[in-house]
Amino acid sequence: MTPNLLILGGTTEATALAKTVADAGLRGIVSFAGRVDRPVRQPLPQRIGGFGGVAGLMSFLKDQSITHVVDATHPFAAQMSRHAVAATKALDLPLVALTRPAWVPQTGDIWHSVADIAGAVEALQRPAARVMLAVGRMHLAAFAPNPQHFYLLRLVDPPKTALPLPRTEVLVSRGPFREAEDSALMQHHRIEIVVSKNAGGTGAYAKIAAARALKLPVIMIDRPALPDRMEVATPKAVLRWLAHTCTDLGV
Ligand code: 3Y8
Ligand code: NAP
Repeated sequence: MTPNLLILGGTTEATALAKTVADAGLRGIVSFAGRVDRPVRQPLPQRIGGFGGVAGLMSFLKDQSITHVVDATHPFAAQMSRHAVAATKALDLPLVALTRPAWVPQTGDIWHSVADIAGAVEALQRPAARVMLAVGRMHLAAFAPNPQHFYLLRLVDPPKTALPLPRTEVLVSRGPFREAEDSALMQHHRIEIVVSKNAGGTGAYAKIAAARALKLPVIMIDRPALPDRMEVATPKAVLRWLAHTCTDLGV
């Protein structure tokens, strides 16, 4: 049985893994939730849209004769990660997560760590300020209780509905981002506070490094708890895991 991977994608690391898998001549499919209009092109076949919960994912794994699952989703995509653990356990399929370590504060960082989005909203209960809210689109409504601030919003696609915040400037831009550009952006908009998820990796770090250089405070949102599963940090480690599990499977 030759390996046939399902890569749960949507991150820089998932795209790098898809290239490694394609270059190795292995079979695989990259999956996106369909959150944005045009996900970045992948060097493997791709599918877009939810599976329909754990049951839907199990049907997909069986119908497509998937032999291995790699969860390379963003650390905040906790529900997808939980479903991947449940479905692969039920079908006794090998699963590995391709993850990136959380960012840790460097000298000069002014971080106010909060547990979740609600914690970030609470931290913004203060007099009007100029806030760079770079947490995407899906949780903007949570920030409605603090309309007093000016918000610089960075979105992957132009908003399709009215924004839940009265004082905003929208920047339509997809990462990965660069420190110099984020620094210029923050100075141009006279940003006083940055709100960020602790995404880890390099694609979203530009604003953190820029905030440090500009001596701006960052409200840093900690990652949600993720289920126990095997984790590796690089695409090469995924290939080593694949080789190891294939010998286990006697193929
Ligand atoms: C659809 C698929 C690649 C992957 C690129 C990474 C880096 C650039 C930085 C800021 C932070 C944010 C957001 C962000 C980054 C990478 C990576 C990363 C943060 C794409 C992509 C999909 C998504 C979904 C999107 C969310 C949003 C989050 C924007 C592709 C471009 C804020 C997370 O409009 C929406 O509905 C957007 C939704 C989930 C979080 C949110 O709550 O809004 N990502 N981002 C995936 C799918 O459909 O399955 O086109 O590549 C992927 C990337 N976004 O291969 O180059 O690896 O993290 N994505 C955060 O970290 O806070 C932007 O602006 O500084
Ligand atoms: P989530 O809350 O963990 O998942 C919600 C539902 O979306 C899942 O139950 C599943 O629907 C569907 N889904 C999520 N990821 C999917 C994938 N890769 N392929 C197919 N269906 C998927 O996920 P999320 O936080 O909305 O993230 C969605 C996607 O954006 C993921 O691919 C993630 O890697 C990417 N992303 C997210 C963030 C972020 O900040 N959350 C940042 C960068 C990239 P069903 O139950 O119907 O199967």
